[in-house]
Amino acid sequence: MPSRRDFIKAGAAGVLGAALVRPHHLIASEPALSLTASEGRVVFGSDQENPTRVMYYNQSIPGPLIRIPQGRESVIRFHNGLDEASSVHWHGLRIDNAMDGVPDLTQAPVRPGERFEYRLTPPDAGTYWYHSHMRSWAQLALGLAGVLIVDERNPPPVDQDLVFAIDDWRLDRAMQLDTASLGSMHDWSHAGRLGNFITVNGNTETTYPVASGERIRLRLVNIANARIMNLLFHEPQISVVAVDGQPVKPYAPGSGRVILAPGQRTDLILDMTGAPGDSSIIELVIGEYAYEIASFSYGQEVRREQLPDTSIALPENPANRLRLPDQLQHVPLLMEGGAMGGMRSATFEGREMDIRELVQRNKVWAINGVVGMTEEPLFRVRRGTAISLDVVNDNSWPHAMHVHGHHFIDDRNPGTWRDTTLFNRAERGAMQFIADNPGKWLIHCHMVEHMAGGMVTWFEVT
Ligand SMILES: [Cu+2]
Repeated sequence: MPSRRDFIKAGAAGVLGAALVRPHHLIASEPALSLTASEGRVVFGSDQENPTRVMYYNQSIPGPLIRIPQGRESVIRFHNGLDEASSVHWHGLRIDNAMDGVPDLTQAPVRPGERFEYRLTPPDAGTYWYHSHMRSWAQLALGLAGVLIVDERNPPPVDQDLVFAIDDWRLDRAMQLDTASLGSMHDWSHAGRLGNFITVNGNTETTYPVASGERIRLRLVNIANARIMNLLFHEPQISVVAVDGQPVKPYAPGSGRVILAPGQRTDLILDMTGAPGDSSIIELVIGEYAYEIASFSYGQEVRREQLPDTSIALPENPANRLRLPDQLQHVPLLMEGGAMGGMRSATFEGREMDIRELVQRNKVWAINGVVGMTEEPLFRVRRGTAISLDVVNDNSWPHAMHVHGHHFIDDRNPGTWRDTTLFNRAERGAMQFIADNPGKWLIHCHMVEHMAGGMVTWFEVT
């Protein structure tokens, strides 16, 4: 666990590049967008002498905010300006399999200098994100991630629509990314790569101006490699209205706490009840410490004296209208391995190996006794089959399990359609969904070091 001192404090960040451009929002006012991955440098603090070397999209940390319409095709042209192959995965979108961005499963890796045209027709509105799915344990840690919003046709009226893309970086004292520890066996076999520097939209301790009486939609996105974000809000009027893009019946989070596993999103509606001149902070809780990561600052204006009486519920998505039948095809999903896990052997590349041999290959996690990707899928079903992935997390670590191309019901919280769900140590639960999207889809842990270490499999819908 990092100590308070390990969290480096810095001022507001800017992006060095085209004359110190700030992380910016790119709005999809036209149907085609372009996304270029490249290496470059950013400054996380105004007094930072040595800008931090990163990988980024469109020279921005995080990547540009992409907004596309629900139910219509948007074209996003990806250009790989890196010295290594890459790809873009659109996390949570129930789109065409060929557009899912998984190298060697749904597309060839995009080589340096090459382009790939992603055509996205998202059926569901909501808050999503995009990131590299190529060596994501490295490319995500270096910065290749951004937020994607699919706009509702009729969103509930709000005064501000804010995004918090929350990231976790591992920086050294010179404010450079610790690249020597990328691929560290310790990280891979424990909780994944945890950082020491938290940013919200690429900045630290940013103040967001608000007005008394305002209604704000706040979209929280955990874009970290492995850190579970345990957030604490001090505003009293706060409601969860969507998780992982899908609307839920609005509810107040207990004690102002919102927990986001890597890859997860939560949409909040906040009614700002403070007085002019007030401020309130948003904290990240780690163990017994709480760190301020952003704040709201009330201006002198009063937007309205009384809270708006309009509904805060989001319009239903097609995903919400899916109904699970009584009969489900059960698929066991036993998660084993990691440090203090007791796994003695597993099958890797078709051969049974003992744990020592697996560790030499950086492969320390298994699903149903098998490490990593296989020729044959975990299951192959006809389109429309209802599946229950019966998860047993039989190891010492939490895991954020993500299913590509589908939303599922987690039977521990059956009112909610998710694409990523957290299983704590020794927990069990079922991820239940209708396999209705043809193609080859991943199931993996979104602590991306665990995925790289073997906690990944796939299924096929025919
Ligand atoms: Cu995991």
